[in-house]
Amino acid sequence: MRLSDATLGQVRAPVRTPAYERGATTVGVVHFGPGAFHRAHQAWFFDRMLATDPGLAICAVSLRTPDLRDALQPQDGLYVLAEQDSDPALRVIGAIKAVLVAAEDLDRVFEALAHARYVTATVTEKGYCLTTDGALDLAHSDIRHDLDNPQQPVSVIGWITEALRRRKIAQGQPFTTISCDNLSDNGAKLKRAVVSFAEARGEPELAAWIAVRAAFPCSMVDSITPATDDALRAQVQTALGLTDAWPVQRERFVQWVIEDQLGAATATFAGAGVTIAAAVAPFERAKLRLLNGAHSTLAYVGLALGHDTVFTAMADPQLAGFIERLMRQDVAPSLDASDLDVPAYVTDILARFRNPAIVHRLSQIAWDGSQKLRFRLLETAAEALAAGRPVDRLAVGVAAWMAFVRRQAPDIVDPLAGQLTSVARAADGSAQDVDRFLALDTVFPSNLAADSPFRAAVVRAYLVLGDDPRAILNV
Ligand code: CS2
Repeated sequence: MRLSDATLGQVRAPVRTPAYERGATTVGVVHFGPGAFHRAHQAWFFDRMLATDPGLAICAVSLRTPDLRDALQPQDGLYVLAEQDSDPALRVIGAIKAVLVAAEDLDRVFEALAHARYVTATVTEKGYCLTTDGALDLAHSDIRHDLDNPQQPVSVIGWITEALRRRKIAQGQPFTTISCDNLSDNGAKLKRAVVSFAEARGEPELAAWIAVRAAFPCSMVDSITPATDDALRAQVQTALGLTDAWPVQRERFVQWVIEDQLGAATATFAGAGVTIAAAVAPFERAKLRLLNGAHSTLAYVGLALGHDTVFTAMADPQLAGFIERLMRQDVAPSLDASDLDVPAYVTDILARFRNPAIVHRLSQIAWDGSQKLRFRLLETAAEALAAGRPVDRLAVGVAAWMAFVRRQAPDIVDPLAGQLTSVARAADGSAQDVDRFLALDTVFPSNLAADSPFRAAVVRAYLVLGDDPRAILNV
């Protein structure tokens, strides 16, 4: 039997069920990109908010693939979230009222956007279609498509712009858009992209209205969310006695910091555990550079050393020692210590990486490296160079990504897979490989690629990795 509204009553303690009347809730949030992270993170927060504000249920919109809709529609949007810890806790999340596929359901998505109070997005770094300067990439194929077909968008930028255009005409009130992706200054970048897109559409008045009226608060999101696997499906089936086609899991720790631009619902968000902050940048920088920077380095170096998960990689004392030095000696100096107790934050992150209840595959973190490096390691390296600090350890993750691409090609999960495969095909393990990678101007900002101390550090690390990967841990 399948989990659904009809069977929800059969779910027994200790599995928790929604603490509100689901039938009385209405959609107030449209979410783009309802992958596992959204369902384990923001949907859990909205589930808590629904107890005080029944108008904050979610209409989840997959931009392309029907998989999630097909899994959750027979379940009335219900699914299980497992918090994996020494004492796992399972709960049924009821916040998602509808799952739509944008490409198939244009009218229903626009209808939901016509009434939404909030639009949230987890479309990953690549979904923002930005250049390395953080501006909208007008040459991106999705953006070009949306400029030619503004009523049938495929990008989140095209969707938000057209929805705001319709709101301006119909009611003169925008919704608030919250980016929940791991990009520095995510809200500001999204707003700039949407305004640029409106301008490129030849709608200067709309662009000005969005610039002045629409809020795009920055947000920092954090919770380690391993992909769904068979072990999770079995755990859920045993606990519920019901089948859930697509449960999700995460660690117990969960954090959402949003810039103070939420309007009337601020107290509702805060009541559900969201941190409302005047400035999100300090939280965002610390998290992206320390947690995600360490994650990516751990993934590329760990895979080169034959490790499989974050837990096993952290059980390698030499690798764990390297990661800790990277965090404390190379990343921490780029953060403002007045905003945060950085040493304590590092200690907490390292403990989270060592959680034995979390099976987080390094290969999952390694995906989309071309999009992630900038926010996780390259911005930190550029600042370190400007401040005269060494970049040797920061360069290790970058070089290990290059070595990873070379080993993996052509099986690379990355929006630049084609280009990366060409670079990998020409690679011979020499310093020239590094130059070919650094020439990818959608990955490396030109000033960093041309910086000779940075290039030298990446070359050194790349050559050591090709020779004896373990020796890199002495850096
Ligand atoms: C990870 C993140 O997959 C990845 O690239 O670094 O998803 C990480 O687990 C989250 O950002 C933690 O909040």
